[in-house]
Amino acid sequence: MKMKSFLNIVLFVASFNLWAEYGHNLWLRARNQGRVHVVCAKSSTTISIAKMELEQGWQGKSGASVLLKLKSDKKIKGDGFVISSLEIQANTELGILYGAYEMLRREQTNNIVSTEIINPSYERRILNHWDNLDGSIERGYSGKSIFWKSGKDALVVTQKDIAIWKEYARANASIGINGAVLDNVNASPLILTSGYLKRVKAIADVLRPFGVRTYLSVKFSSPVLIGGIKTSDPLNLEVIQWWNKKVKEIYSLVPDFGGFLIKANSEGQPGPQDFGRTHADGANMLADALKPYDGIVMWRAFVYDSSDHDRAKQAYNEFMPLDGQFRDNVIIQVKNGPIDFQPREPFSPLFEAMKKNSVMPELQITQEYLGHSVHLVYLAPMWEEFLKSDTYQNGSGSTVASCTDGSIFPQKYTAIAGVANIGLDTNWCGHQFAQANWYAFGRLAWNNQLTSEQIANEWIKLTFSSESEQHLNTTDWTENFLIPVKQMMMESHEAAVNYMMPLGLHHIFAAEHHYGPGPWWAPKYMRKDWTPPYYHQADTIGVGFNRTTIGSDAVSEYHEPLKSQFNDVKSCPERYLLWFHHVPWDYKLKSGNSLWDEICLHYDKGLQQVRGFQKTWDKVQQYVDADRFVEVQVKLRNQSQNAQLWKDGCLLYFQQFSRKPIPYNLERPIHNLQDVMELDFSKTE
Ligand code: GCV
Repeated sequence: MKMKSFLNIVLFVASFNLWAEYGHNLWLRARNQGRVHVVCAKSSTTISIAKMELEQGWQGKSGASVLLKLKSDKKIKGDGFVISSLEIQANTELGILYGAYEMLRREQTNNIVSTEIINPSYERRILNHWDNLDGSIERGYSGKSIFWKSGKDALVVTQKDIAIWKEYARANASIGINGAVLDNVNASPLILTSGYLKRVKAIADVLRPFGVRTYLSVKFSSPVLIGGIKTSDPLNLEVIQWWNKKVKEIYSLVPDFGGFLIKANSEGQPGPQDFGRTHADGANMLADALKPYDGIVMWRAFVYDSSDHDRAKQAYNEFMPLDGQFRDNVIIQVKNGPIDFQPREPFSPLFEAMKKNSVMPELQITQEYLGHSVHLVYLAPMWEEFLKSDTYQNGSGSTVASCTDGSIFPQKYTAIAGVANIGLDTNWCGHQFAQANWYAFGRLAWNNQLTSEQIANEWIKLTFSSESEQHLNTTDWTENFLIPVKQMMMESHEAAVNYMMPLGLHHIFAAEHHYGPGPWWAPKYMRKDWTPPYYHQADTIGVGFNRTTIGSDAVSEYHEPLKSQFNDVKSCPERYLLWFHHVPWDYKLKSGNSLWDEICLHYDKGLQQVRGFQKTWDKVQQYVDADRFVEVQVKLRNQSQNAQLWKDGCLLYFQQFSRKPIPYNLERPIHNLQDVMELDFSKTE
């Protein structure tokens, strides 16, 4: 290896400690406790990173010798590896790197290293950045983009840029993420112009040794907007040639370019339907251009328009008939639920319905609908619930995980995406605990069978290790820090569902910012499916969206026995009740309570849970450094206030329809409905 790149790596690893206790070091805080001798017959930048990581983070027996062995083995798939206490074997250099991180993770979390083959669940494990070229981030709550900036130096690559891209790539590699879409799905055509492509090349060069491939979101109308062609019709020869040429140019700069992500004919974005063509026509044209280079197209199924009676049905209606018509290097990227990253949704029926073309899940790591960077909400339990949902695609046990990772139907490519929550904030994610969501996405993308609890356990040990080095392993630290903090994390998603949208309520957010409550928001000029009353349908009889066979019939998009189960109010799981049914206020639930009382109990419980988190956190002060402790403490106070607004706003608003008292054993609202509504309007004007 050249001396210069060796020194770069040394400086890069040494620089981590400068950020000390502000959370910048993420889950990569451990420092070596003893010497280790790492041997590998091959040398390359990636292998040097693996060696350096083992040397810097070694926690095993001092003086040990670790062998990194590149040797082909059919049992090892893709980026996988075989690990044993002092050896890592892989087919590829990246497999060695992932094995090194696994070895360190196991040492640092006291998980004995036994000989094991570890293969990834998905071949492509990708972060989608909704970063705009001016440096702002759509639904980003942690500062500006790490990739893009505005101003006259927007395209100048600085040492600071390179340093942050390296740290970013390292963090991703440590949890197995191997792809990054660098720009927003609401794409600017400028990304495909030569100045921006040069910057893409610079980023790709930094990410490559860490195994992170670069992808781009592109605008379908680019041939017109930057190519000077009169149309973007995917069947037009000039358009096809334009894309072919553009793809060739990209690969000449970035030889391992991953491919395109496209949002087409959705929320005002252009697409093939503008020319009377189908999604398949559009996707295939791009897929053909990428095919010679092993590139893929991730075509999003997030589509809906205002004319449809039920937005939850539209992606299925548009894509299901096209199953089998996409090229094999197209993957349909489907949000976990049928609407839009709500605090809780049933899985999208497309995961079961598409059998001939590959489908990849899109999760949202950034907390657009889950309290931004203010609320402590650990998302892995929600993702676990989703991945383990049984679709019945191929009989019982056909979980979403197995429908998408190739275990049911053979797929040329398998992939999973998460919308990133990363920005230039010192702690990367805005909230110290939001780092756990980045971590959890990577770990689940690597192994979709992990439990959210296992992941929380790992993350806490790795993230709070340095100040607790002397405590880690002690009963005191486990009982008084690890267990209560883990319990708080594990409860946090259900708490948010309780104080925001319990029992299947959905999309009753304040307009635009999607932070606080807004079930009342319905200006006359606004299209109906962008207003909360469209979703909650409250009236004096009851509340909830009727998606049964006598309603919008969305239930029929699910495989039996789910269709019948969701269709019957008695068998519908209560967590989805108001998603599928319009239920009378007096209807008795399994608890024996009326629907109205149960709604009140859930809102109140959510608020009480957050109050409980405050107590938990205050009690662990002695185990956390002062900066991170205070930061989280203040955020929990804000979360508590916001949960109170949710409870008061929603209960007082729905009470106008239910005309029933809030159960007398519950704490009374402390806000007036008018004030909560005015607060919402003042933020959205
Ligand atoms: C990138 C939701 C969000 C939009 C986002 C869109 C999408 O509607 O509010 O900000 O746009 O989803 O996923 O395309």
